[in-house]
Amino acid sequence: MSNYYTTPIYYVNGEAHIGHAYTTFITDMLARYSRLKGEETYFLTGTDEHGQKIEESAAKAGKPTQAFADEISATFKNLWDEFEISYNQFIRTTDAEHKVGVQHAFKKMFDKGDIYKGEYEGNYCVSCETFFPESQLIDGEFCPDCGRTTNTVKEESYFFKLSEYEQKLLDYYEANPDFILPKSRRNEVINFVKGGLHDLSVTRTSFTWGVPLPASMNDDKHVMYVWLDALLNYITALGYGRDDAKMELWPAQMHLVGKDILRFHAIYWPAFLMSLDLPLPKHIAAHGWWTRDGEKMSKSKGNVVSPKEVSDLYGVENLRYFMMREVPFGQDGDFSQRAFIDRINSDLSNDLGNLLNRIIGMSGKYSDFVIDSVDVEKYHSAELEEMYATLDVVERHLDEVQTHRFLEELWRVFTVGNKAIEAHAPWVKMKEGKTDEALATVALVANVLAKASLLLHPFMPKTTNIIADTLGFEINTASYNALLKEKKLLDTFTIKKIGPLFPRVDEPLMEEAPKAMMEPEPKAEKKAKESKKAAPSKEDAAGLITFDEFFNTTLKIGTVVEAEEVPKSKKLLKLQVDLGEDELRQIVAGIKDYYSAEELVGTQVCVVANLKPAKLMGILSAGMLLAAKDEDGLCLVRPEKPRQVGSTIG
Ligand code: ME8
Repeated sequence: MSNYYTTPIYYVNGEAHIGHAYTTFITDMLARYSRLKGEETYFLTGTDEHGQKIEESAAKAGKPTQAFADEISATFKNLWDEFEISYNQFIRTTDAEHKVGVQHAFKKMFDKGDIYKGEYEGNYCVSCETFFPESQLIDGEFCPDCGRTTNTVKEESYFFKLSEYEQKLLDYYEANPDFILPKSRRNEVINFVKGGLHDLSVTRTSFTWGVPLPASMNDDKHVMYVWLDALLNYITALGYGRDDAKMELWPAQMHLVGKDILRFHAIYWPAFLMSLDLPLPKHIAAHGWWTRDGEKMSKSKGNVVSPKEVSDLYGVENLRYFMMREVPFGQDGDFSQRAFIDRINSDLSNDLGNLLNRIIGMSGKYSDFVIDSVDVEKYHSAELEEMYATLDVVERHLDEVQTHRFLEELWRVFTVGNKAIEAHAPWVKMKEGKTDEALATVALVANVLAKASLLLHPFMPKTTNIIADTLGFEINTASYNALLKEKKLLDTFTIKKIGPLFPRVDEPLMEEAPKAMMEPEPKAEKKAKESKKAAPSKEDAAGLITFDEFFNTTLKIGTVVEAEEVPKSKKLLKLQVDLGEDELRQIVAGIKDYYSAEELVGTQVCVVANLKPAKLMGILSAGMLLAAKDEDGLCLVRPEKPRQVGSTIG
């Protein structure tokens, strides 16, 4: 079985933005997942370089069209290389081999009687590279897809008999209910086809930047319509019309596209393939549209998110995770740095990164970094069962590209590990002399991390390779089979000590979108805030404080990063607390009777952050933890749910 995945080929009229990166990330993830399972996999991406739009963009840039296309195509390829996108082939529609294949297909359709010569009179949108009948235009002039002005065109043209494929297409959608994914988009396509298909103009004579007709047709006035040329890339890449050796990879497992070009892929492309007597791709999967802070991205607004800029600042794997986790496949998504930072801090740093750090710390202390799964089943059969209840079924979400569901459920596995540490408190077991039990919990968590990392690998390949290396194994088909399918546990290994995998991010790292896009603060609200500041305290005498007086104390959420006992002290622990500042805060707290140093690491606390530093037993303490004490003892006050470090309380 072979799995052939494709991205759209992107137009070379501008550099890649976050939307292009999203499609490419998903396709890369699917290809990597397929390879991980040991299936033969081929992944195609590339650039779409012909047509009036490119010709005009090159002219605007004052460059020869081919040189312009070369330049922009290289920016896409370089970006994907920098992102380590695992494509097998990068096709360009200006490649000579592609042209041969396109001409071959054209001739075949013509000889079959599916292409005929006529005259086109109608409207053309250069930006969408699409013809529209008068009836579909907005106000008789504007493109129904992008709203730009259309051009009136009257020229000789060859037509493809799309109308003849109407019923065949409807029958195909009916017989293959999962041809279009997500299924919610299926009706949209069916209704469009039911609305009636017009024959499609597939050549142009008013410009020259395109594939000429086959020489044997003796008609050099025409170049091919860019969408016919572009769609055929999926088979010319496999040698169609030249050397069919790679055509055994056809039909594609899945074409990944944005919803903007679903119609071309789910209607025109299947009709062309039927005409060429080729099987149809198994799935066309269309994702939604990304906006930035709720606004459509556009060059004129200056709010286009550059994937390169984001990845330089936040890391490409964090970006992959965010985009595939944040948005249900098929729905529109919004790129906001706040949401991105929350995902990094809460899912990656807290749930995953801390879990790894905790077992590195504990195994270092208890067993000289050696981790052995020998007692895991004995002490943790319930946790193993809970983990497999997710691992056994979670992969089904990838069949329909439901990346967010997949990741959401996969995170339940990390929760099993985090819960086990809390419930079994290995540091208590060690104190009680139950070393086997303590080590079994550490080993359980190592197995949780190993198994979940295998499935996370297609989403975050480099990061998960680091985790696997730390845990003494390699991610490949053999370990996928052994650890996930045969449910084996890790062999004994010595865990490697590494630093935090996901440093927390506290402030947006990228410049915000231009201010003009932000809603100005309503005047009424501003006034209310100002008057609140100035409000005098009538209740001074009663010992009540004002709002402002309360806020003289800065209370913040922090995460304990390190903790150790203060030598010779019965009560004190020395903590390093992350408060989202440049440096960690050192706080000395008298809580040793109630908490051990190990159990505090990775947990969140509430900190008085603007207390004058003081020395306790000669050690500087720059803050205080909030705690409550009664006759049963002392407990720390903590946020009910994890919060961003440095969040103010009040
Ligand atoms: O349409 N949100 O190329 P193109 C989500 N050459 N995805 C987005 C996006 C956004 N804001 N912007 C772009 C073409 N995309 C043709 C394709 S295929 C035979 C020919 C992604 O450069 C999304 O995948 O305009 C969309 O379908 C594609 O880029 C369009 O890229």
